[in-house]
Amino acid sequence: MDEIPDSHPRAESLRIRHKIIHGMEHNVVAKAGLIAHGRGEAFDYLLGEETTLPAKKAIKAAAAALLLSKYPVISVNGNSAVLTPHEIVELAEVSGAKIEANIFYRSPERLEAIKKVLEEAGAKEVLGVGETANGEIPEISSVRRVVDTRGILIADTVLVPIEDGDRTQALRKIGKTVIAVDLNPLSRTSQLANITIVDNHVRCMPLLVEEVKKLKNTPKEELKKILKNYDNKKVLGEVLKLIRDRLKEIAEKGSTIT
Ligand code: PTJ
Repeated sequence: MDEIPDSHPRAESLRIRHKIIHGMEHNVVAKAGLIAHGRGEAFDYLLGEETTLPAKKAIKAAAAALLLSKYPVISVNGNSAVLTPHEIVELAEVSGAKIEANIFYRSPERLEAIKKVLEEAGAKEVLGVGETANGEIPEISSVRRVVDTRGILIADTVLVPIEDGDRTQALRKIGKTVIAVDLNPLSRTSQLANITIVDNHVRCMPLLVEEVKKLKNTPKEELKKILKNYDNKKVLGEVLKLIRDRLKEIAEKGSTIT
């Protein structure tokens, strides 16, 4: 693939896009992952392509929830694996979470390819691949119901980045705390998760790692207070208001392009 010149006004966005394309060419990302990425890009435009204040509140709550969990699991799909493999590994290390590959377009080859990407980034254990991936969550209608008996099946908290929507409700139904990363504040996942980080996965993962490090030695009571004061509906409302105000300002002032 051609090198993207630094001078290109959208160089960073194109580099991220190329990671997704490269991932698809190597059977890590599903074909539909390209479409999902495009949908994410569109919402990122509306957000101004930056981590907003409501997203920062959600990141803090997510960090507290991970640290309070007895058995947190980071669920990894094709897109999240190619976008932030190192951050996934680091988040698992600092939060004590397990990493599990769990995909919508399921095939043994894709699961192996995702595992390889994560292992190359330093993961010592990737659940969801091979023999122990024989658990089932019947409440999930898609093949994502097949989970690892040492992972999502027994998790109390599941981080679900770039999610396809049918799973969050099912996971919540069986009592799991769901943390979503989704640029679309209107998606089923965003609306149904306990904590929704409306931010680009690429931007939010390093921030989440830092927040977990920062809160790691905070007393449990303090962490519980952070969660008690967090209101996901309110935070999603703040995101929508932010988009509304931003669009209003642009509409009144004209183009944002400098
Ligand atoms: O790897 P698989 O087989 O599990 O398939 C994964 C995809 C992504 C194809 C599957 O989960 C899917 O079809 O997802 P959806 O229904 O398109 O939903 C993905 C959501 O993630 C959408 O709401 C997008 O706006 C959002 N999204 C896309 N890219 C990003 C993102 N959110 C945060 N960061 C991103 N980089």
